[in-house]
Amino acid sequence: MKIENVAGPSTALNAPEWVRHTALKQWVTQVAALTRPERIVWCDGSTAEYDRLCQELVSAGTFRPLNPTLRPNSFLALSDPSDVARVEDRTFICSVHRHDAGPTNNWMAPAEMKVKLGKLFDGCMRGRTLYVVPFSMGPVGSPLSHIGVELTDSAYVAVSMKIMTRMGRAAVEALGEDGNFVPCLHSVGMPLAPGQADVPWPCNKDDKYIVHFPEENAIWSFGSGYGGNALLGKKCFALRIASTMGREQGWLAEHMLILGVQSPGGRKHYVAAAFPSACGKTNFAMLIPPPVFAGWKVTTVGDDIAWIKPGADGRLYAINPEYGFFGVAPGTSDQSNPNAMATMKANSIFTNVALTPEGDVWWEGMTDTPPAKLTDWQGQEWTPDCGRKAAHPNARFTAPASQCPSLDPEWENTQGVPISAFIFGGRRTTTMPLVVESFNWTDGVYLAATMGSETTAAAAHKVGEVRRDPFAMLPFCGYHIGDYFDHWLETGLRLPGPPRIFCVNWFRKDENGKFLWPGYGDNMRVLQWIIERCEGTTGAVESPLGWMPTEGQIEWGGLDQSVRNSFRQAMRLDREDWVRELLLHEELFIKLYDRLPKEFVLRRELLLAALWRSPEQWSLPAG
Ligand code: SAT
Ligand code: MN
Repeated sequence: MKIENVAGPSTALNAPEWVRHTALKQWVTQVAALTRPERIVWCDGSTAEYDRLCQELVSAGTFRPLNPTLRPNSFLALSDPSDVARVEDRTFICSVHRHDAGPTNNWMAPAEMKVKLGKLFDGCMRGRTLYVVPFSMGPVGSPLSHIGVELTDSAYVAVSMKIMTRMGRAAVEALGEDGNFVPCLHSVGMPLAPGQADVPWPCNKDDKYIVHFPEENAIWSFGSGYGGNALLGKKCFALRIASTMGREQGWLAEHMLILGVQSPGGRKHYVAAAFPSACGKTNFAMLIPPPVFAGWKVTTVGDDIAWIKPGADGRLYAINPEYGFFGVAPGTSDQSNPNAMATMKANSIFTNVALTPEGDVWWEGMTDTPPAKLTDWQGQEWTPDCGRKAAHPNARFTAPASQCPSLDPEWENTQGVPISAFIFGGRRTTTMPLVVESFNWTDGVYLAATMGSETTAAAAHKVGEVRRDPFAMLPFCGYHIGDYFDHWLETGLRLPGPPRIFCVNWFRKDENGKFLWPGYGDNMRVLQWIIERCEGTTGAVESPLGWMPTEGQIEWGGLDQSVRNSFRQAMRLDREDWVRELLLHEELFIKLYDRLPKEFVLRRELLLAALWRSPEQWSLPAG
């Protein structure tokens, strides 16, 4: 990454002897000359360094230490109320040609953006420390891994990166003298004048920019300290930049959890599943099967991102490039996700949750009865009748994956795990059935590409509106989404036997707004059918949309008849809803017209024809 026209004395580089990479040192020197930090600190990733930075964050008022007995070595951070989620309207893909970013991304010419950002970054770290945070996405040394270096003026980011990535000296050593790395530049955008007191959560209220330069594999982020805006290894690198790298190099970077399923016979399958942010990916990745599934075991490889590459044997292999979980706290409980609760028992960072008088954390849905008194996410006194939420709906926990009880033994396998099936799911109150298997790869890519979902609190926009979210990648695809569909078609059609593709919808409701499916652990009933389809040991019926399980092909043990009845309702296809749905597909297709795979146009016609030849309300046959 080139930074031109920098002037002025630069801060001492302070590079430790284990840094032998000349270009890295040059880049840090250039950034320091531009941003003028008070000092430069190279992160080695050690526990001593983590503890020291956490203490500094406590002194700065960013962190409150939690009760060491109830929540050992854990901290609470409360963000500025204006900095609570990803900012999609401030996120840019600055490819050289506008058309390469496509109609679903914000775009600006790289040169123009660099002038803009150059002004914002000029002196933006005054009075602050520049942390050099080297990290590996994926196990260090894996052929599927890639290295990044984040330069940030936020110690909160540095310690979060220690949990979320393999951070520190090992990543720099793997780079050697001239290895490739993705430069990730981040500033909270709030320089301090001499003597100016800092605030607990510095950020820039006026200017926020989350910018990607795909031709240079570079990331510049300004003005926010929160989540995906600031932990640049996650959405910026592991999805937006990695998706462009994957397209060039023949692999896939996906917004997917990875889980393992072991059946009583001992056979093991891995599936990768894409859901939009805050649609229960972490819960699904850590699912605990109901008692009737004695002998079945679900294990966790990852909860958010998968890097997937064809192996020599013609199968697809996936790694989780992350090292921790940055999960949505509200709704997480010992009932909904005991594995997540156990994972964050210690050594965790909580952001924008509420604080109990005992010094532990609380959020909506953690217990049935809320505590009588809390300090809410804005630091105000909170009581159950005060009419406000105690935790922000996008409040998060940051916890080490290694603490997860359901962690898969192969989760650090440098070769990845073989994928048997892909699952795609949105949050849909109507229209989409509980589960359907695509007729073939092309059809599955169509279903994933036309996915819709109701928006959640993970990004700053109106919650609850249905928007098209192809592959759950709408905010995360680093290039033209039409080219992305083509890359998926190509990838699967080149394989001798690509994974099967399924769509699920855990969120369909009845006329009274009641969920038709119990969800959580009971999703195992759907997962079992999916696995048995992969093994060829169960059947399916043909619907206009794809293959579906009959009632008899689902395990019902432990549930009463009413759930079976609502299952039938959750599997129904209503022509009226589907006509509306297909018009929305068309709307998406017109936007992508010149780069839309031709198969999609034909597939849509076939689907429409099948819906017209079926009853107005298509239902599963009895049995
Ligand atoms: O982008 S974040 O990492 O803040 C969360 C998400 O959207 O999944
Ligand atoms: Mn996500």
